[in-house]
Amino acid sequence: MTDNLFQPYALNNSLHLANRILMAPLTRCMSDAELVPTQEMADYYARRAGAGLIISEATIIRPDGQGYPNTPGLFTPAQIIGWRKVTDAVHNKGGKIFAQLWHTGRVAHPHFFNGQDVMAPSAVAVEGSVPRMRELTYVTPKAVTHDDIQQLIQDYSQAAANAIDAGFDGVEIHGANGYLIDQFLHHDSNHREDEYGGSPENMSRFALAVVDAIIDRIGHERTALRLSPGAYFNMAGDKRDRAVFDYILPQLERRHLAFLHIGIFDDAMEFDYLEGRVSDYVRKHYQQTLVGVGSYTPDHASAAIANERFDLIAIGRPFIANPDYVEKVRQGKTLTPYSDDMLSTLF
Ligand code: FNR
Ligand code: 8K6
Repeated sequence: MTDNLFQPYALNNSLHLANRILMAPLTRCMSDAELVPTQEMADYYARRAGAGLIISEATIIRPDGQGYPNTPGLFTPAQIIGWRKVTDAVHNKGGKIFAQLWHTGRVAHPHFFNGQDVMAPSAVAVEGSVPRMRELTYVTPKAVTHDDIQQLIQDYSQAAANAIDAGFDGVEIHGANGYLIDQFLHHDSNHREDEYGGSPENMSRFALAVVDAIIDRIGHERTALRLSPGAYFNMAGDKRDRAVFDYILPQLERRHLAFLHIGIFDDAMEFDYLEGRVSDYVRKHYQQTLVGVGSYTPDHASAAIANERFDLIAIGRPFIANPDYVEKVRQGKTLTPYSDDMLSTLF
């Protein structure tokens, strides 16, 4: 029984979702050379408009946020026009769509932006190289100055305003998966000794400043955030990180976001310093709308929602394999299994 997945859900007074299934943000590396979304991308998203809400693939807020080839942007007029095609196509099919706003921080590669500096909280490199471009090894970033931080906050809020111009229903700030905002929230990547590092309050300051700047620009009803309290990607965990998330979650509750979304690939993973699963940890500290994710089947998602472990489910890889995921689940049809080969085309 998965009936509860098909209940409507009000995120707030202005945003009503037709069901509780979100399409998770999924990087596809298919925008054109100017990082403009294409007609194929508009068609791809429109085929998935049955989701209660689509969250777009991560979209860079400025050139030095780029860490992978052909990831779309939201900082040029052409990119805004390209996204407008996508949002119109989704809306014409009765769907809703948020833009995921991204800066990869130390996971950026200067190959994509003329060799300029890579920006991060501290000059601590991430190990490894760019997926599918293994010749590009990650470099030691520049620790951002206070001026850099002010500019980044401004660029996030401008990208949020651009998202609204492009017709998005709101934005999800990408604060997860080891990228820039997450880099401030973990000790592995944040070694600062100024007001952006050292204590939970200081380590949360950049994330909250971005959230507040975007809320000022587009309103709390249209602002959401993704966080990864459990470090699992581009990041090493540290038991001191727990205090940072203990601090930021109640701070976020005061902001009345559209929702908070967990960033994880498999929600069965347990973290010692969180005393279990990330979703259970967040639920204890955050009472408002929570989006679960991470290797869920429809049955498991339905049970988790029934048990109030979270309110909405985001589905990633199965949505790549099944554009009609929502209809198939509703009708009890068999789902096509996901495989990595599917990433080479926008089916
Ligand atoms: C992802 N994920 C991801 N997360 C994110 O916040 N922004 C992104 O752009 C991407 N891109 C992305 C690409 C691909 C190919 C995969 C497989 C995953 C993570 C994704 O949103 C989700 O959290 C995970 O895929 C776990 O959910 P599923 O796939 O188990 O339902
Ligand atoms: C050209 C490559 C595009 C990369 C997109 C970035 C999104 C990340 C998806 C890669 C999957 C990595 C899985 C890591 C999970 C760790 C679980 C312990």
